[in-house]
Amino acid sequence: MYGWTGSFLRVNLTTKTWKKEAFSEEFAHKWVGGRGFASKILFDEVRPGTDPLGPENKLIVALGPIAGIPAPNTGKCVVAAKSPLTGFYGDGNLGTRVSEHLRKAGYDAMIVEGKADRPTIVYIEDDKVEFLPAGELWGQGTYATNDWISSKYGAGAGFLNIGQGGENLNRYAVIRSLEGRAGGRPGMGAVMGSKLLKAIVVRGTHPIPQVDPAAMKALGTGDLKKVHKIDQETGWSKQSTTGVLQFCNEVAGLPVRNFRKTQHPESWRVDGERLNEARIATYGCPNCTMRCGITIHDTEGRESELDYENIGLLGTNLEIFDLPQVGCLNYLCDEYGLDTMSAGCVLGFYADAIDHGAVGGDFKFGDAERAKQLLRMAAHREGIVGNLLADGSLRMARAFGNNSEAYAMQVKGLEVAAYNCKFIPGQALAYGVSPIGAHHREAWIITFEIKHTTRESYGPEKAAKVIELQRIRGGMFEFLVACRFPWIELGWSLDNYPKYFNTITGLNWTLDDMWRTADRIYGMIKLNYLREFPGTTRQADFPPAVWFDPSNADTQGPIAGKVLELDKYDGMLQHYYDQRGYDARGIPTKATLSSLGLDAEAAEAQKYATLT
Ligand code: PTT
Ligand code: SF4
Repeated sequence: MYGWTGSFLRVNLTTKTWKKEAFSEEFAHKWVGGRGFASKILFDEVRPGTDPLGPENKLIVALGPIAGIPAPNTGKCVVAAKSPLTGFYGDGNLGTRVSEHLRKAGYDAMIVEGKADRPTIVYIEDDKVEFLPAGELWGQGTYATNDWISSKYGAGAGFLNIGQGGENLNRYAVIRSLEGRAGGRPGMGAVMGSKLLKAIVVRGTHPIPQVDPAAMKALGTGDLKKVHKIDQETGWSKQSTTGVLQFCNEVAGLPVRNFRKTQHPESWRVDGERLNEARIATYGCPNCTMRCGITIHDTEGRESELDYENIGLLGTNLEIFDLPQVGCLNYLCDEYGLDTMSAGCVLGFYADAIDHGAVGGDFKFGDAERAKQLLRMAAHREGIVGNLLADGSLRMARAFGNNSEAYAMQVKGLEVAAYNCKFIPGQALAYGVSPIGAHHREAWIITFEIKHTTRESYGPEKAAKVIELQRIRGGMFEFLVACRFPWIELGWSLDNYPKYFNTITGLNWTLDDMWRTADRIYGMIKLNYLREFPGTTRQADFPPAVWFDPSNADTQGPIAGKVLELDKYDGMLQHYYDQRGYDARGIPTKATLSSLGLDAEAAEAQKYATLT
């Protein structure tokens, strides 16, 4: 078998044992890698009802056939587990040298089980695995931990680590790696913390098995140069992801004041142009020639990397329009290892709930100093407020009552991304049907909606576009494991990806094979969800109620007087279900599952819930 090492590394923290496990060619071809491996392993090995923060949950670090190979933007890695935030399958994708080192050590994925008896670092070097005491690193933030790892194992080692957020089981704690790299929004850092696992460090020295390494090297390195050239010509990385901020403001899609408003006259103060002017350095993932990580000095003179989501949710959403202040909030999230997006939504919701009298408190929109204190409290679970904030918006809303769930900006427990869908129906659908809860990773259809179709439409073309993008973004890029930005941002052709896959594996896949695999993995994640929530209804696929509330309509601007319409959204959702072969609850039918080769998984899921 070429393209895969053919082995998983299984590490048990309770018994301090590990083993190398072979997987079959059939398994590799069916699940391919990354999200495919992770969703199947969790379905097979983590029983429904398992406490996500208990030792029976498993953390999966999964790579795919093109991960770590020198080719456009392959320095990525999927981290997955049952989510402490949403209660079902959750994952994230972050830039890290683990992608190359774990594969060179001989593994396509790593499964971490059990719980250590003291804070631990797992060190992997080819066929050797060590369980080392984390000692005084426990309690330290991710910057100090990164420095310690780099000085002990060398800056070139692959590593993943957590900060105080993960240690204290904040439900939206992320895993961190290189400068500015963070991933696993649905609490993957808390799963590491629950296992007393401070860090994973990997060094691998073997070649990654490929059918024709010389051909791949020529193709991959040549393409890295071409991608770099396109980036230079287009100037994309001058503003990177933040180039979208002014567009969102113009089209009334910016999150402002817990998504109550969609535009703000001061938003230009934190836009991509201002960020580029304030830039002090640029960072990126391994194997990347269009590096997107722009850093600035925060209010304390520290270096902080800002992306659009971070500015949108910690800045405009909180009505903080000062870049160094936003940089400071972002730095704290990185230091504590908290997801900036959930953190921004949680703070926005808290300010809004106070504003609406749902709960007492002293936090107001625009108050950056108090926001910094609240982030510290959430990361350390300090006091009643810190504990509430650490549990995420949905649990907070349930604790506050007073109908506050209507404006807790989340779907299935995961907080929404920085695109305000008060009147962007297709993107609202993308959040609603994202398999892990609201995330823009799966589908981002705003330009299509606004520039190429009618914004008002709730028609089948929007459902079709969401599915097309899910297959590419939530599918192919998450199972081959590579960054999607060359394609989205620079127009790098999708046809390149089967080409890389085939050159590495010797197979002859087309894009259609990729889409079929993507659909299978979506089916797998849905079955994971159904087993945990057997009584689910289609209401679970609706975005926050506030977007349907006419009293929340903008009073001026491009969408004045407009909000989403409930009946029409429901109709668009039905188009999505029909096109996907899902039943009225949003669950794949038996026939759909069978056509995807998921009969055995369907039979297992039937023990817990009804399939139609
Ligand atoms: C991703 C999510 C994003 S998506 C952002 S900004 W973005 C936030 N970044 C955070 C951060 O920084 N610090 C922090 N403490 N928390 C953060 N949470 C948020 O995490 C990321 C890039 C970006 S920047 C995006 S869109 C693309 N995402 C990809 C993806 O999901 N899959 C893929 N195959 N390629 C992608 N390429 C791009 O990667 P999650 P990263 Mg992240 C400071 O993990 O859970 O998926 O959430 O990985 O290495 O930082 O790169 O405007
Ligand atoms: Fe990483 Fe950005 Fe490069 Fe993608 S474009 S690989 S996120 S640095």
